[in-house]
Amino acid sequence: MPVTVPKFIGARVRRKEDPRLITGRATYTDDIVLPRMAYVKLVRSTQAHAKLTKVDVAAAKKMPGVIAVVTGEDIKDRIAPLPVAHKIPDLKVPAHTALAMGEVRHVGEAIVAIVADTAAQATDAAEHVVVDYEPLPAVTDVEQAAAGAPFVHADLGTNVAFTFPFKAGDPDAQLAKAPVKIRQRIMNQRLIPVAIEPRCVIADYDAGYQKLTLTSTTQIPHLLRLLLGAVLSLPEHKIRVVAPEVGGGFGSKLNFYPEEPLLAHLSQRLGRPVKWTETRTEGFLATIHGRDQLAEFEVGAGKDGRLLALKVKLWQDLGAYHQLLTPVIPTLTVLMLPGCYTVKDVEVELKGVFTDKTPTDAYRGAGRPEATFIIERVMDLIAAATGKDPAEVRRLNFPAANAFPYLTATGLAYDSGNYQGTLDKLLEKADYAKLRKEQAEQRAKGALMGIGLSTYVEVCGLGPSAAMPAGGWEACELEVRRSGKIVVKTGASPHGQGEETTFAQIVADGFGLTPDDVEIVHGDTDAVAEGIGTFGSRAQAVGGAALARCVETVRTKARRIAAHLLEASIEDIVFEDGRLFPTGVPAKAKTFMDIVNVAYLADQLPQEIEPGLSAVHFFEPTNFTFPFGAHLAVVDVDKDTGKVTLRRYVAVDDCGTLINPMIVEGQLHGGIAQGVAQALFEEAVYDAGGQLVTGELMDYAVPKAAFLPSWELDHTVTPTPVNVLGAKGVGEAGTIASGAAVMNAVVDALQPYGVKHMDMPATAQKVWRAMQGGAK
Ligand code: MCN
Repeated sequence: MPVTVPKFIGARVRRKEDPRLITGRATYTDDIVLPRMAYVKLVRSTQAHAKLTKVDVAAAKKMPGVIAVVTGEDIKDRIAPLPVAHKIPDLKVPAHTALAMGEVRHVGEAIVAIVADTAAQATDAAEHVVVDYEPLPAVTDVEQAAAGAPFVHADLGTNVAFTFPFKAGDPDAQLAKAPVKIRQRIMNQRLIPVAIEPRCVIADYDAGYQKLTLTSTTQIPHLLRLLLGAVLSLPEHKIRVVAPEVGGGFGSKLNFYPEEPLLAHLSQRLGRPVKWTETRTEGFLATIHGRDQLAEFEVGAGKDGRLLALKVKLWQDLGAYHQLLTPVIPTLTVLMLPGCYTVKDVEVELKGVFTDKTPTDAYRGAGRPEATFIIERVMDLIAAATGKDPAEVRRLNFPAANAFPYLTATGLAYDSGNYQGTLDKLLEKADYAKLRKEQAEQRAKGALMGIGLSTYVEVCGLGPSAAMPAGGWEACELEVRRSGKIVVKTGASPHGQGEETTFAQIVADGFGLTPDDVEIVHGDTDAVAEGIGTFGSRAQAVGGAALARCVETVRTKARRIAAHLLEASIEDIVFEDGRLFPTGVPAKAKTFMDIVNVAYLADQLPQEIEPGLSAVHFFEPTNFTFPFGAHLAVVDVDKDTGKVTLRRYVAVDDCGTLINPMIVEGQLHGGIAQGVAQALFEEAVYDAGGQLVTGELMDYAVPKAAFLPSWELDHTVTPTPVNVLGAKGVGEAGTIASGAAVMNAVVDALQPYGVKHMDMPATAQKVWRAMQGGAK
């Protein structure tokens, strides 16, 4: 970074966006009401798999206020099937239409769209649509689906959409000679992302300008613009996508949903703006789910605890269709399976399998919590089998701190790391030795106390374009206004992460301003020309790096102007704390405002310096970034009921340079809570017929704040060489690490019962059963 003395980078600056968010002055999509706006209600399938023998909309059409009733047949020539972004060879891609065509394949699939003058009229009319179903056999179990019929898409003749094999070294030979061999089956359960704000879409087609404005609760306005253009055959420059305030996404709004092109088409068709707002129960069925991955592994280890071979079979439940990134997510699991360990002999076989369930896709961590859960269970199973301490087994398998960049068995180059450093700091902070002593005392008294570790590394800061389906760069524009204040336009589209503050901190340091002097504009493709979006914990590492380039370019131009005014060479001009002067002569300083005035009045500028003061950059990273850390959970298990209480949670994370430690902690707070939620509470349950049993918040156990202790957080700083700021991502780190730490603690607590493994969530019932000998 070009800053000499950072004042705001690294400071706990309060979030600039929060006053409007917490005082009800922010505008979310559903707050927007347009003149002549009509409302859309979708009739969704009640069946998991069925032929549609009749879709009778006659009665609905006659209902008060109804403007239009539209079926799949009506739109089939106007909206192309939804695309999937991937680079998987031979991927089977069944047609995914915005409204079902003759057959439904999961409960919640949209069949009919009703447009009415009011939302209530649309809802009432939906009750009068008659859908006759001829039930077909549904498949909800991923192994059963992988084995053969019944098929979700009969024409494919298989439920396996792809296989993704990977092999490095000779794991069979290593296994054959390994003195310790362990097999385990792990189910990483299906989760439902529950962003506070459900999805909402408004489409407004202006027939005069032939321009579509689509307002949506999206994490990716620019990619959405691209995809809308593709499926609606509209030129991209005639599309504006706006993401106003977005109330959380956690990956579920990193997508292209049927409602987006559908509403665009309806607005075009009817010549009126239209709005659709998801209900919470609808969202449980119609917004993507996360995880749902089955693993079976076989590992070989030395008696000392060294991991020698890792063989893993994975079955990813894709649900009924590919959403935008559905098949890509489990490939991240494959890439990250070695975790932060030196194992070189690795074999993985991943199968992506269709079932009659809601599609799975990116949910906070997206493939990496699954990998971490497997490899961190492996470490504890090795520790149990060899009688070693889990911390020592991990330490033994870490690469040395001077071995970076570290090339992993799966071909990733970990940018920088010091895994011993975070583990050491964690063990000291938690007083691990004392905890183990206490555990021995508790066990002697018959109490069940467990201590669990998770030393994770994650891939984020996605990513170089070569590794991404639609570009891995990020774009930024920086404009110094005549007032001396700065407007930044970023293609990253934060939806809760706080970049309006952190990006302003970076700019403030560059020009001797305060964050309040800087406005960060995002989430509107007419205001920000290009971008990729906020996901994969990339906004800071990639978007922030594009911003740093803009800061550097504008600083250089300011120095050039100062050199001209001060009759010095540019190399000689220092730009410090908003003042520009020849080295060693601060008395001659020009202020940044002096330079801004000259840049815009332009009467003192020589011919070779253009007026104005702005920059545009596209940053293309050379690699991902790989944050890491060490987490520890302490649990107590009630012997009589199996209830698990998370007593303590201590974490030491390393995401390189911290732009704002308070925001980083905030990200870790939420992230850890989401991982703990998976470990102890949440599970999307389908019955054998394909009905979602946990279809509302009464049944799907999102934890309340009171269920969780205060986290004890700390960090180390190992900058990344991938960007000039040295910053890695942090938005998903907590979720990636915490599930494994908590489950390792639960299994550790149950050691007196001989329990070796337990799948998430560790509900009281499951734990109690395990104590009765129900699970080993
Ligand atoms: N940051 C920092 N120093 C670093 C790294 C990051 O100060 N070394 C700051 C950033 O400037 C930003 C925040 O931490 O304010 C998160 O940055 P980053 O790790 O780059 O993550 P993204 O902004 O790309 O956000 C995506 C990430 C993902 S993938 C999910 S899922 C997730 C998450 O962020 N969803 C969230 N955090 C969320 N937080 C909220 N409130 N809502 C969501 O939907």
